[in-house]
Amino acid sequence: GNANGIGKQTDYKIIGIEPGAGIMSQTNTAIKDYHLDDWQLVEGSSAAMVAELKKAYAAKEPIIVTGWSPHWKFSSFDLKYLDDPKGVFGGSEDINTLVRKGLEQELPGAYTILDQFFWETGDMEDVMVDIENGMSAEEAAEKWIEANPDKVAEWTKGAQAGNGESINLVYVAWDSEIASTNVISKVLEQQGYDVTLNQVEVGPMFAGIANGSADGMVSAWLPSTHVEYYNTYKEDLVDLGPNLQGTKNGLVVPEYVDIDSIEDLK
Ligand code: PBE
Repeated sequence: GNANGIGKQTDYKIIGIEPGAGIMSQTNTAIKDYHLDDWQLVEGSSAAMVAELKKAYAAKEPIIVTGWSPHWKFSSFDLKYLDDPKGVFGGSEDINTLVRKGLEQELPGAYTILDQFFWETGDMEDVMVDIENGMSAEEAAEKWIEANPDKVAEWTKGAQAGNGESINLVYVAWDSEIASTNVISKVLEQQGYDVTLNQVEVGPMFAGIANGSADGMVSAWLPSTHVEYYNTYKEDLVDLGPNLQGTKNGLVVPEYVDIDSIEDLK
């Protein structure tokens, strides 16, 4: 039947991303819970996953990837999430801002801006689409800021301006987080802070905030995706709550792939 078809056609491979990503452990759980014994989750990177998706899509070949929203790929390609009746990928989630202990006392203005940072899926996608279309992340962030002065004014409201103080933000090279981190970084710069961005792996991102070597991050997908990292470090960081609501994770295929549910992979 179908199942045999899609498995054979894709060599029983699900194209994954960086090994530490929450969506990778969710996919491994899905392989167990749905008894997808023949299937293999391929580790790689977000960029490599997108390259595979582009290639398969251009050739109209079947492919299964680990996918998430917000992401520009849904505006560039006709894609669908496979149904997840067991709920392995969690439901709709938030992305939270986390900062190190002591930041509020040491850099109250920057803390206030990070605390007030909040936007919508469509905002993040605007930035992601510009980057995908060839703009640098910095340019795309500046463009979004110029086009959205009211939102930026809400984030900076009541925040003491900086005077060249250094602040460093950590992030992982997921397209969604490249967008958000660059936007908040530019806002902090425009408010007088000297911002450094450090691209790291997901474990070190959380550990950096907890041990104080990093000041802040805007990339914690909760309550499911990063639950293990969050539980490990939550006593040693300050959780400023959501900066975006309504994310989604799952297994994603092009519309032309003739299956609808993770159960169809069996
Ligand atoms: N993601 C994007 C990340 C969080 C942000 C879904 C790829 C993850 O799986 O950890």
